[in-house]
Amino acid sequence: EANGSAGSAVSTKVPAVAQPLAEEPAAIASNINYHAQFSPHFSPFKFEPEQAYYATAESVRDRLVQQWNETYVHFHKVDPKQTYYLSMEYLQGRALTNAIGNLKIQDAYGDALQKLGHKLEEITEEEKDAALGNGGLGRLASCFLDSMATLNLPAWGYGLRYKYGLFKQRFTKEGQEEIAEDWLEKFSPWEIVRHDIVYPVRFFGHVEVNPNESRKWVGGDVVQALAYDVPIPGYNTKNTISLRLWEAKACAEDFNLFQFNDGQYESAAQLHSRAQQICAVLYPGDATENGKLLRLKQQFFLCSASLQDIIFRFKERVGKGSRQWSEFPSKVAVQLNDTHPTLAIPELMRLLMDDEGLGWDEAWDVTTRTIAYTNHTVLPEALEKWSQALMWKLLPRHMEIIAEIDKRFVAMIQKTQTDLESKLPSMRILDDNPQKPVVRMANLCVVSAHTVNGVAQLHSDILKSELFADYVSIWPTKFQNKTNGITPRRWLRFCSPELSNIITKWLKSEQWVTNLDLLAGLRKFADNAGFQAEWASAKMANKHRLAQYIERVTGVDIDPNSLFDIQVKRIHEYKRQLLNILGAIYRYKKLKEMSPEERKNTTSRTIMFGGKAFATYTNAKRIVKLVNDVGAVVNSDPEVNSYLKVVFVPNYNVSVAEILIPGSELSQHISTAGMEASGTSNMKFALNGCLIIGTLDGANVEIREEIQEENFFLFDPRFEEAKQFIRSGVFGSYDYNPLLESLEGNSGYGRGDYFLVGQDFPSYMDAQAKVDEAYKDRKRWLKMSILSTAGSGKFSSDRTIAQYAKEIWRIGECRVP
Ligand code: B1N
Repeated sequence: EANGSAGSAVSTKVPAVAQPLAEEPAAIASNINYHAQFSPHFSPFKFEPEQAYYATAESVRDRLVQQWNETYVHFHKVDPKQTYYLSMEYLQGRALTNAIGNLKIQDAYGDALQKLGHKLEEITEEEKDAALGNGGLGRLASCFLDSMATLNLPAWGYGLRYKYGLFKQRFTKEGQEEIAEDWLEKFSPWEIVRHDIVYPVRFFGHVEVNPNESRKWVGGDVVQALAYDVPIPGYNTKNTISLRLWEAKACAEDFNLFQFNDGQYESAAQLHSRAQQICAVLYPGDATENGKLLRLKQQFFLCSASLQDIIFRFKERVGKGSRQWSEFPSKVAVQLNDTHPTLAIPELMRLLMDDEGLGWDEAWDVTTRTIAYTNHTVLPEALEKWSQALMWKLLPRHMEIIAEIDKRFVAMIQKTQTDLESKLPSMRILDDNPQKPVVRMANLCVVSAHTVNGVAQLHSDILKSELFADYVSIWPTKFQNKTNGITPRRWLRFCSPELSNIITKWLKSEQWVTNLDLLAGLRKFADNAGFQAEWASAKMANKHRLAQYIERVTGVDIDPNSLFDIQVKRIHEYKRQLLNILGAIYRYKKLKEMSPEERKNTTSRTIMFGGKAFATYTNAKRIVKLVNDVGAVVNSDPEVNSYLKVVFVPNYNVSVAEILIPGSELSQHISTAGMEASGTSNMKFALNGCLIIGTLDGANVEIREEIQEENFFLFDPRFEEAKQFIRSGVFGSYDYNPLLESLEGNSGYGRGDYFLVGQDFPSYMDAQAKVDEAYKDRKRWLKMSILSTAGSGKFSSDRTIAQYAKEIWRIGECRVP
């Protein structure tokens, strides 16, 4: 059995013993065997990779549960101020490799599995990705959880337990096809249902006014929010925090037995099916798509359940009974991940006033000192606006509160900021436009939160100078920057063990995993031939692994000696995958025109795309189709296909990224300037020694600063430089921004080449020619690659989270002894 091949039966030689904290491979194997036999999910006597995966996951979970309980007891005892991260999305990906890596037990588990006739790398592939998010915003939330646990912060995540996560992508002749992703089909071993943690959440109904003037929201439909907890282990620490996901349920009384017995099966179960709809699917929008009633219900469901839970814990930890509500903000920080959980603001006001009896001023003081807001986009069509009529219907009490916040804001401006009165129509929370009165969620956040932050320096500057400019003079200190980051554990240590080992060897320490700035120590080896050789061989191993994957999922055979050029992200016009494919088309055409001799002097490239298009986003789907069609022609053209391949990697997700990024040499981050708030995959690529070709947008600006401009392929620099020169004020302080924007043809949709693909094409091709030249000089390329990694220290989400903790949440470490 111990020959490493997949066993088909549970081992009889390895005893089945529970011992959850076993350290030795033999004892761990017994624990895995114990789960295979006594927590069975399959028919007995079967122990193929799938069964081995579930039994292993449960064995690891035993350990997490232990650490989790210790963490919770410790937090309860110390009673520190705690942060709650509210997000409609988490893109967790797989958990097994991450968990045993963070716990530093991968070797013991590898050996244990071998005793059971399995390979760790093989069984980890059995796990389905938890894809409860769309893109960067959801993945950021997951990186943040990893950093919060690793930094021993008293912090939790709250989200929704969607039954179907982000759709699976398949290609047909027609283009992209979406298939429901049933990640819970067999069950997830990483969630634990808390049958004792249930809160009622109301929808619709009306407001009752009591004789003492107090108000109460009554009637309507009530659904139950049931907690499912996912353990989030920190790296090299006992601290294990929670991601609490809510599921919506109806109660037994909601089932109409009378109707059922009368044969009216559907209407008997109507309330049950209505409750189930709430967490049925992840909202598939990313940045530009419009919302629906169900989406609003989801948002409120998350906010209400989470706040009831937070208040419950606040009261529970009082213990001594003397805690005042005014102390709430010194015990609780709530971070809103974009405007999607904005309803937390009126919901906290309602709970404090209507349930706890606080007056408006007291409740407002507590709420505003508790809540902070992160903005993730400036695209106008992505700024959430909800119909006032819909809100009055679904959440009548919250609308009363929002209208009151708006009224008081207007009164404050009229009293103390008269110079801003003319700006009120756009600054107000309520847009009373008679055509379609709406609530502007971002304005509600800016007025109510104590802190508003952008996600990269450029983006935060744009928030202050454009989107939220009018508010800056009222609250000059409210606006901050928190440049995004990524977890170095998942995005280097675990996804590229080869490169990690080399880094550890040359830095003579593994400290960089939790102190990423130490990577700067690699700079001095950038020209070292021995280091370069090891670096190149790790990259080549990762390229081979990627080539095998591409062959398996697409059937296309790619050459590991070609330049691996990757663009992966949601498909969006502003991200300009179209510019990339036009470049590839031009390259193909030129190759066709060349003589065989001329071709030999070119740099061979494999251009890979990955990413999902929103199902109803027609232009995005056309781009997907074009890439696939170009690939079909180019890849089967024997004249040039050893110099160029174009591949669309299907179903891009966290696990696919873990294979693509380590194997990449060049990646494209070429959004129209000003449109990408930050980007986070740019950081993952740079960290893995992949060079970037990019615009001066989002976090690219800071990445270029850190890794130095000569190691970054910037295009469009002439145009940008000239505009920057004007903005710097050399020609006076007059506001030339409107003029500059008109220059860009950038001042409104539908004005020609809104995303400037045509305008940027020539300089893009110039930059690409520089890439080809640089690639021919191996030593130069390797040096640039090393310096890319060496300069990526800033982009650890540990740094981002440490800044949130200090400058927004004001919380400190709470380490389990
Ligand atoms: O958030 C990421 C940034 O790195 C990206 O630049 C930014 O585009 C992304 C509506 C969004 N902004 N807005 C969204 C997601 C879902 C949805 O329904 C908007 N995603 C971003 C992390 O800061």
